[in-house]
Amino acid sequence: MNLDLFEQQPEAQAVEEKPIEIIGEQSVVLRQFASPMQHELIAAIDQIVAQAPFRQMITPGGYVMSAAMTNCGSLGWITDQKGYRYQPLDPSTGKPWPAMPAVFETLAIQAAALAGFDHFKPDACLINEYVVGAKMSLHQDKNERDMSQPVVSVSLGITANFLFGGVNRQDKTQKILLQHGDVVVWGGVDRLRYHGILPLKAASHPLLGERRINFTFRRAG
Ligand code: MD3
Ligand code: FE
Repeated sequence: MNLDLFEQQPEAQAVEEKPIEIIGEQSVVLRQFASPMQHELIAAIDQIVAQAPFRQMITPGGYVMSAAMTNCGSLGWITDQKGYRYQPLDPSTGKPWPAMPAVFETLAIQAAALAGFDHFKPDACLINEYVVGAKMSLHQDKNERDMSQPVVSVSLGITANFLFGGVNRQDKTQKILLQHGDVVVWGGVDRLRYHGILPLKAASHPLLGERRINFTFRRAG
């Protein structure tokens, strides 16, 4: 057997290890983890939005959310005057949400596994679109059935300041810059921590213009 086999492949791709940033006991940032598939992700989003357009939803308190939203997967998150919930049909079209593209699911499962969450099988993907000035106030995500399942988030487009707080609203927050291609995984003891997005500053991204798109994978049902 030729033991030099592995040294004789100059064209072989070097395995590049990216550092994992720890932001909580069970939360990590995987910088640029989504960059290799950025074009496939954007094409998939375009297809989803053609079937289930972005829309600004209304909170139970009667406010129009500044981020526009849509979903893919078997369940989608919605809010209206009646409350927050997941449902299988898009209220704007009366049809099921578009299927979750394979490139989405694979990315979410791989990111979750890297963060220590094996067997993650998302059934919901909420897609948020922010224009300059749009924000998301500090909140908890607690409409999902099984809080032992993580949330995986992917950021594309212009940069945002993410606020990461504690399990009580008044706990101090840390500010984390999320850039195009960054993936974050939250789970375990961090799953119910308050979080939000500061108003987006004016900027332009070569692929998405003056917008940020964030999509989050969840096990909702
Ligand atoms: C931490 N979205 O859709 S992603 C949301 O950038 C949401 O659009 C923000 O908050 C955005 O609910 C932030 C980061 C995020 C998402 C879910 C979490 C952080 C989380 C759930 C638990 C803890
Ligand atoms: Fe959230």
